[in-house]
Amino acid sequence: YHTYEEYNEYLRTLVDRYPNTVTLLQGGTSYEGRQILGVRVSFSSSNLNRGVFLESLIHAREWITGAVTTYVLNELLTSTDPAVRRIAENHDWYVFPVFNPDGYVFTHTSNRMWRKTRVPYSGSCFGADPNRNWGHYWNSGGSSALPCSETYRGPRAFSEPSTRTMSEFITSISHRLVAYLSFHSYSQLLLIPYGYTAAYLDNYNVTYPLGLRAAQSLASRYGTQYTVGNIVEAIYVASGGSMDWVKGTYGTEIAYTYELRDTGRFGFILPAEQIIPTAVETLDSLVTILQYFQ
Ligand code: 0X9
Ligand code: ZN
Repeated sequence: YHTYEEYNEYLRTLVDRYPNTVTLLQGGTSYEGRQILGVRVSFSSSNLNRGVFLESLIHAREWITGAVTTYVLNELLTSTDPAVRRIAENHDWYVFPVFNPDGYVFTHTSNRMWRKTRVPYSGSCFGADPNRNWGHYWNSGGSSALPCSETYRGPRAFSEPSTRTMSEFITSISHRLVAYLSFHSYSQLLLIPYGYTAAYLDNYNVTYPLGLRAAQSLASRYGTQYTVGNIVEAIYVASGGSMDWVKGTYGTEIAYTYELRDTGRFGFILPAEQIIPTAVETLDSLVTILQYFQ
């Protein structure tokens, strides 16, 4: 598993290696002043392909998520598999491996199980939950008012510099996005919005069967079983999530949240031997999801 600096270093090398295809983007800045870096991968000279956004490590301890999105990024650039080439070249990709850099650095230096941001709050507690802090039905269930809670929603929507600045960046490209994929761990779930209400979206009859097919492709690799469902039905009410905000504000056609491996044996501390298999099976599912646009 790589550090924050190594992720940034890797993104920079991609720009050197693929100057016509990869553009470095600073999507935002964290409370402690760290850059939230990402890349755009575009094989079209006009950058007018339909955009796909990959978000990971919004929860700091979910280390597998950044490894998976970075693996996918590398495959988009280097794979010779025709199905991967097709999704790579038919879309413009926005990949941001480390959404919560302060928290992620903290999991390396101080507390491997840190989840939240590192903004100081009252009661000597730190951090709001960056997946309860976004402004679509913020504070509408499944978040806490207490700064010491793991699901503290923050004093107001977008109180956290990382979520506020990333939301501004997403707004700037929102007219191009057709898919927003948010990566969490663990539980092996493929989740459909919203987190604040049990009501189905009007394209649920598209996204549920598509999600089932994606889970089938994922399982066909190594047998890893995923459950597909609406967030509230599959897990719990959780308002203020990033995907809810993107979907609710911009109507982005395809939006899923992954909960990657495993189902609890190792939980957040997924052994490194499982990184590549998790990434490979996840890419299989992405190929299936993006066939929707073919
Ligand atoms: O609770 C969460 O934020 C996610 N689960 S986790 O165990 N990784 O913390 C689920 C997020 C569901 N998505 C939205 N509520 N939008
Ligand atoms: Zn999470």
